[in-house]
Amino acid sequence: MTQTIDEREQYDFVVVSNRLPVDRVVRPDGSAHWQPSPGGLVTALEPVMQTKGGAWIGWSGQPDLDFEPFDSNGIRVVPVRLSALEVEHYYEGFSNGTVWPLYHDVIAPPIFHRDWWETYVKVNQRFAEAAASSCNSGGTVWVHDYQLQLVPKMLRALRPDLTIGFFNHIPFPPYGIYSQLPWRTQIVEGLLGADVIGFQRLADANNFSRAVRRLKGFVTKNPIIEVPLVDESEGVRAHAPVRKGQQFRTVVARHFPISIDSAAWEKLARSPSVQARAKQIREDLGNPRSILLGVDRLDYTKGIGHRLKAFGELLSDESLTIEDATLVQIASPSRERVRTYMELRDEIELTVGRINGDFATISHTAISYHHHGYPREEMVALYLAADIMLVTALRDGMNLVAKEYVATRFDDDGVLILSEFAGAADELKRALLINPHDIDGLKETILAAMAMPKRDRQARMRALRKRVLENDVDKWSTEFLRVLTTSRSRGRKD
Ligand code: GDG
Repeated sequence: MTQTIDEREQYDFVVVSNRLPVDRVVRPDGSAHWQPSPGGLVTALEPVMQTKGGAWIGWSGQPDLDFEPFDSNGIRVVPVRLSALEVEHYYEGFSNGTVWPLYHDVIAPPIFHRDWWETYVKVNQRFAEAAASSCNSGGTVWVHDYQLQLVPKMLRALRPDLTIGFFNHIPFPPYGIYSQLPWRTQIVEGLLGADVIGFQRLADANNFSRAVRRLKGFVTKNPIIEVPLVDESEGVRAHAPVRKGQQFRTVVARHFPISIDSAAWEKLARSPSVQARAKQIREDLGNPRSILLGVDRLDYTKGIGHRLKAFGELLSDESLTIEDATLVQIASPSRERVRTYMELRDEIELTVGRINGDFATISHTAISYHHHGYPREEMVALYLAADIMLVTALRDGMNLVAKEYVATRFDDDGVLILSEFAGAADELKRALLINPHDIDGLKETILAAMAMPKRDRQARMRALRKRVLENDVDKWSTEFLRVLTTSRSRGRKD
């Protein structure tokens, strides 16, 4: 029997993201269960969802399967079905083959396919419809990330009574790059369906406002964008002059730098078993003078190759020996069906093999490389064991690993080397900031970090910790939702 909207379960607060906050785990005997996938976003939103009565809409991660809504930790989980072809075109294709590289400074060439775009539109419409039928009258919907940029406009058309927020977890590129996108106007219009559009950095919000001016000719008075109401009802041509006395609705486009559950990370670091494990790691690595650490999804935006190049050259020009330093690189598997990621893996593993072949001995490895995910306890033990954390992203929305490293260092020790192209660099100014393309500069910074006196390391780490502990993920979501609520009252007055 088909349900009408009124008969369906409805919630005051609905989160929409590509993936659900739970993973479906299939046991060897074929039975399956749902397991919470703990991430900062879930931690930040769980209390809000529990008090407000919240639902989370997303894909289960497995194609061609239908699941009924269910409860998980006080959150109503509403799975959206995707077919295998939709996963290929909407997720692997348009999201990760077109938008991801385009928004990360075209580090890899974006691929433009009309079939992928058509599926992206269709799937975004499905998510918008799921949100429209799950949200109570006058409720709030918070849409997340680049896979769902059309949802705000689609949802507003279905449910003009809702307050709609959007947060972009990845960068928004400068107009010169963004304008390559054949569907650049549709995406901007899609996002402008929201009342508040959140970005990681001020520069991202500014890039977006500029794209709006160039493509739509709307007036922007940072952080406000004036969207003429006629545009939404009739569809205004690009560059149509804004008429005097025209009625408009206001959209806020500004930055809300995301963070982590800092106290929880610190608590884990203080646990005796994690500290014992950190000591064990150092011993197992042969007690090198310094442990260097990289933790990334295996992604071309993370600058893993640049990091390996710098480290390899330090060994080959004898600035370092393997007794001086070992590099531990966690490269967690990511997007393994996308060709660029397969090629990247080959390239990285060839480089690791070469460096280890040239420099490792029976008792000391140069690079301890791991292409698999680890439990969070092991990650924290690695953070505690690492004298130097290397974050060398070529472009990154924020980079939570940098913040996690800082949060776990309750001993006020350790040096963070941080790319200026990661959003985290806007806040973590007492890190050693680097340009990862400048290999000589990176090498010098690694040597400077190794030689840094303890007093200086501690002064820097204390300042970094203050930032990360004060600005945690709870503060981030509270601030976003505060601005979203204010935008609703302003909209009503108008
Ligand atoms: C996107 C944006 C933005 C990694 N390996 C393991 C593991 N991880 C965890 C880390 C961290 C997370 O994954 C990675 O977050 P990042 O922020 O570093 O990067 P993206 O995945 O690219 O995230 C990024 C973020 O969204 C949030 O807005 O900061 O810029 O690209 O939390 O700890 N966790 C475990 N085992 C692993 O092996 N348990």
